[in-house]
Amino acid sequence: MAYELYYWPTIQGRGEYVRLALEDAGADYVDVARRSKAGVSAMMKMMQAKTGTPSFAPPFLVSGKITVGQTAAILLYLGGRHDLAPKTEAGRLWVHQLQLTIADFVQEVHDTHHPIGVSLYYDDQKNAAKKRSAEFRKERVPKFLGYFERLLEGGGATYLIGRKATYADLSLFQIVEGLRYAFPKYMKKYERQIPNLIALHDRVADRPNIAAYLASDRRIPFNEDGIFRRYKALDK
Ligand SMILES: N[C@@H](CCC(=O)N[C@@H](CS)C(=O)NCC(=O)O)C(=O)O
Repeated sequence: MAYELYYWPTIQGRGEYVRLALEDAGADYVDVARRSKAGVSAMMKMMQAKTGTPSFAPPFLVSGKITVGQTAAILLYLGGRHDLAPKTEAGRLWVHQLQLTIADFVQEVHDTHHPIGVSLYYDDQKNAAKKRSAEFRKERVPKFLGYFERLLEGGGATYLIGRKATYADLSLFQIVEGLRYAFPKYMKKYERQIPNLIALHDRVADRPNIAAYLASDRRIPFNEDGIFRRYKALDK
């Protein structure tokens, strides 16, 4: 039975980390809300359910009788089923930990353009966004990406935990792609400090299923409704 992915139909957003794992695994899935307007309505309705395991927000995944939300939890589930995670409990926990750290970073990326309120427009928080982004570029990107760079150095640098890719590697690919989109000026200068992470990005981009996905119309282009947004004022 095909997996059903529920996520906003016009953005990469957090759904993209799940899409990348499904695509890399060659899994059969339906991106439900992208198929029709009825798909979006179904997604909204499922989040209002009083029973079962309804999600607070998308993405969530339906797999037979299981409905699981929270990006990192979805990936924990898919990683075990599609050989995108280690076999041991300690290994799975480690990759889950890495994914949760990536999720923390994704939230901070989001907060660069929405530092005051999620439900307010960017235009209503432009000044704060500028300040927040300056701190993000100076302190937070080097701290987070420096952490992953160190892990790659320590592990021999093929993938995060050795010679086999996990879903966390796919997510780091997306982080580099997203930062390049949102902060092109900054990344041009900063990238030389994270050579192993850039090599990892390139390695993931070359994986046959990922390359095919990126070239397909299933990959939604970056845009200013997603997590990674290109606003000139926030880049330097
Ligand atoms: N921690 C959750 C966050 C989910 C989330 O914030 N989803 C966004 C879209 S990327 C959303 O639709 N949020 C609605 C809201 O927060 O009201 C995850 O990683 O999946």
